[in-house]
Amino acid sequence: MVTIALVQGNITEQHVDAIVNAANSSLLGGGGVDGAIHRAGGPEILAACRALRASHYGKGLPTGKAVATTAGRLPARWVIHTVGPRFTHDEDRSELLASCYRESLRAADELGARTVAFPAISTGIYGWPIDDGARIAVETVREARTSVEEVRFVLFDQRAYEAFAAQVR
Ligand code: AR6
Repeated sequence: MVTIALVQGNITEQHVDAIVNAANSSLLGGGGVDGAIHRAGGPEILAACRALRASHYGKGLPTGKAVATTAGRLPARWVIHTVGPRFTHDEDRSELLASCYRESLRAADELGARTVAFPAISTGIYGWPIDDGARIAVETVREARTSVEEVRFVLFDQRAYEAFAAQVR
């Protein structure tokens, strides 16, 4: 079974095998966690993302999928990029958000990663309510069949930390 850990902090500083990036389908960077990872990890990550766009992902990475690159100069070995859904009241996209966690763990298994740090995918620029985002994240990781031993949710602010803490209690 996966051990779930919670920390309040910056995902770029985590000493784990892989950190997960809340990317967009272009894979070419953005704001939020994505911007922080590319800034701290350096140009090697963007070069790897460009190579993915030139090979397997010409049209971009679809929402709910995940793909790994080097982590450049970050303490982690790999970055697993996943694309969360934008929140909308018009449609229930929960399954796509759950898919981000499942597919990221599948990518981690392919790499042989045993410790993986996740941000609260979709809960920033993509507007997902934090309590529901935390529920989906924790439920999906708990139910996942994976060889990953530790999933560390890295929450940027106290509000997000409390939302996750309420789910793991
Ligand atoms: N470490 C941990 N968590 C963070 C950090 C950090 N350094 N920075 C922000 N967060 P977001 P999304 C939190 O917006 O909603 C980008 O432009 C943040 O408080 O990074 O999936 C991409 O390119 C929030 O709780 O990702 C996409 O276009 C959570 O991380 C779009 O944003 C996710 O916020 C993706 O939006």
